[in-house]
Amino acid sequence: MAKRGVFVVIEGLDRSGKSTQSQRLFEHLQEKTGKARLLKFPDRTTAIGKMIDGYLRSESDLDDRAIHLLFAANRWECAASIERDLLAGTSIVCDRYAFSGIAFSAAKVAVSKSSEGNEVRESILTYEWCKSPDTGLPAPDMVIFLDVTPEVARSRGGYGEERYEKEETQLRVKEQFRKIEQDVVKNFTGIEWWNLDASKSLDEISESIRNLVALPSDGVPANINKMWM
Ligand code: Z5A
Ligand code: MG
Repeated sequence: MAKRGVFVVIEGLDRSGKSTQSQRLFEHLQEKTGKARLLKFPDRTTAIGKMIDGYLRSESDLDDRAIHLLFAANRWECAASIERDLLAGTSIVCDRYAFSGIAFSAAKVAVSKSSEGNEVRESILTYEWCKSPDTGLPAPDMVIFLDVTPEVARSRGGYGEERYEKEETQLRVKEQFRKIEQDVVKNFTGIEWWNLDASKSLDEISESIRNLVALPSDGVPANINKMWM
């Protein structure tokens, strides 16, 4: 039987270089093993992905729970094929996954005024609620988080036009990513979490990623873990 492929997720904030580094890692694995697949979430090509695309571009409005469930459903559309490919020896590089799903939704706040006239921000969705729709998805072997400051993001042309691409949102999302990291490190030993300084050059980051993927600390286990289980 073919050795199982490795499942690597690249996460990070806007403009941290996820898509560029995911493409580079995919090409590297393809060249080395001949069996690699590149995935990106949201996958805007499916019927669910088209609804997500309209929401992100502010062409439609959706309830915060409804859009969270659509992002998760967009991953479930691929779950069986991820598992099948990994077991057939294909390595998978994934540009954002369930970690982004939690971070962006749990970072949402409702803003109101206190009786003294101060702005009050309250979370709309709890961390635990945000985790649950992805429970049972194939879990990656490793998450590589590309860490970038707002200053560096700005130097790369700044944030875009989409719904979450604002500095205040990105800072709250970063806080949620830190919480997810702690949760993963403490409770999910099957998933390795690595933070990389994404302000370095493209080539330096690519090299660090290739080194991490070539040396998974315990090798790749035969089984595939499930998210949050
Ligand atoms: N979202 C969600 O809410 N729930 C979910 O479940 C999921 C996602 C999966 C769309 O994401 C939004 O969906 C996103 C989260 C939310 N909202 N936000 N923010 P997306 O993946 O479609 O978009 P994005 O990834 O955030 O934006 P991006 O611009 O594609 O960022 P990137 O992929 O990290 O960067 P890049 O395209 O590789 O690079 C950006 C530019 O910087 C480019 O010109 C590069 O050449 C340059 N670059 C990159 N790295 C470097 C270095 N090291 N040095 C110099 N220049 C660099
Ligand atoms: Mg991208």
